[in-house]
Amino acid sequence: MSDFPLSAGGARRPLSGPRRALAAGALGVLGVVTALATTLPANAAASTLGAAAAQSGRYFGTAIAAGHMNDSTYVATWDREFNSVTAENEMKWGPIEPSRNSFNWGSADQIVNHAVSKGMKVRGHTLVWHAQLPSWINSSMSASDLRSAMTNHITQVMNHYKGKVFAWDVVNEAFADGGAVGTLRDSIFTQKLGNGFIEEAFRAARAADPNVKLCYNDYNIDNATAAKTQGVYNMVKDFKARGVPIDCVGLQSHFGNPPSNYQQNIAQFAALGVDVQITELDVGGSGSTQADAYRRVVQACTAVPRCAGITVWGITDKWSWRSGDTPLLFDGNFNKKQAYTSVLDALNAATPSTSPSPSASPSRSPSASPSASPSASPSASPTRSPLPGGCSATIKTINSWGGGFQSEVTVQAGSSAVNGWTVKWTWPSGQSISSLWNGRQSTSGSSVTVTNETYNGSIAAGASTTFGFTANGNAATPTATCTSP
Ligand code: 9MR
Repeated sequence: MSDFPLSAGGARRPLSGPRRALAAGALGVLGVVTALATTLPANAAASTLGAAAAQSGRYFGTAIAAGHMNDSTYVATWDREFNSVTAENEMKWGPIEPSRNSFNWGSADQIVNHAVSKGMKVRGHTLVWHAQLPSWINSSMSASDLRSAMTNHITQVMNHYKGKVFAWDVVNEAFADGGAVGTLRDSIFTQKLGNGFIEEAFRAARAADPNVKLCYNDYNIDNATAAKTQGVYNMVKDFKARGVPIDCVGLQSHFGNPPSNYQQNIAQFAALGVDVQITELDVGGSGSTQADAYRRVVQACTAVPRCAGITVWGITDKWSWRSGDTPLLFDGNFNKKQAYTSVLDALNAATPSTSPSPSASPSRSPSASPSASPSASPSASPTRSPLPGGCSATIKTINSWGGGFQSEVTVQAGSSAVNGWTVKWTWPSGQSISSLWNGRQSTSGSSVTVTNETYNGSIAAGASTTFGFTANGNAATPTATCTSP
């Protein structure tokens, strides 16, 4: 697993969190407040946010808290105005997997089932984040234990919502505020797994579901030239160059004003071959100033074909995480604010979006520069000829539960380096693999064959690599054979 380039240099931004970003954003732009002069297209203007967004092939979503779903006005406003939803807290690691491999789906399912029954889209938020972790994830875990916990979490949660969630925030807020371009936030993930944890999470997510959009999501990456934005940009570029699966970037967009280069920022990410989603929009302020800031956000998104949709971080100011800033589109009594009208008008004036499905999107950007590959690239030397050499494989059970289990397979090179490997085994009693990562699987009856991915085929003499899978049935550790060409 290799890290993305962490180049030095770049402006330092002493930011420490979303709230700091708000202050910076509010100070940063004076803005010429222009009158709303949207040109409506020939077709009739839609009268709700979701319907207006849908005219250009986009969605307009909101964060929903299950705890408020007993409020009928809240649910009625959600149903009427929005065609996408993000669970505000219910899908986070702590709430959804409070004890290891024991999942509490109830609150998240409540939101998802309601959304599905209304034909709404669902954004999954979030699989790997340093905050709101369960207490069983702690510093006493070994790296391999944390890795298998992370992979299992990603796999189980994604499997549960397969076909219902269209995009996942696979990794949330991994970059540091301030520091050199590319600096990651210090977290249990960087401490135990290194910077490669982001790549590992995305690969596990793709293995779990090939048909869902995989997003990297963060705050303070709204300004095109900020160091934090550049770090994320470099990571996405590197992932595309090396074929690490990534389909979208989420700009949280908690601010008081969009930066003046916000549209340029959306466009620069889109040019890397990913969708951009505005994922947690809220804009502090009131009246025409707030309305104008909202309008500029919607116009920036709708000007870029691959800006696929917008989610606001709640419906009503009274239940916003920053309610003091009155940052949402409905006031505390669910009345539409001026900002609501400017958003609706801007959506109605939008030009169409283009957002290819994950499988249709190329895994490599044609313009990607191979020099973006990090020094730890697995194929060490292009001039090296394949060496003969044996390998061995050992299957270990990592986790098991009623009717299923998770295994890790270690592939070890013998006295010579290995360039490509194939591992085979036979299930003893009807087991079947449900998802496999870091390898390519082909199965015929009870016989399983797994070959290396492009990135883990080369193993130095005496070194090893691992792949993993989850399977149905009783945990088993059959003897596996390993061959290399
Ligand atoms: O809005 C969420 C709030 O209810 C939680 O208390 C908080 C916990 O960290 O998370 C809030 O949502 C955050 C989101 O998940 C990630 N980006 C920042 C959001 C606002 O803090």
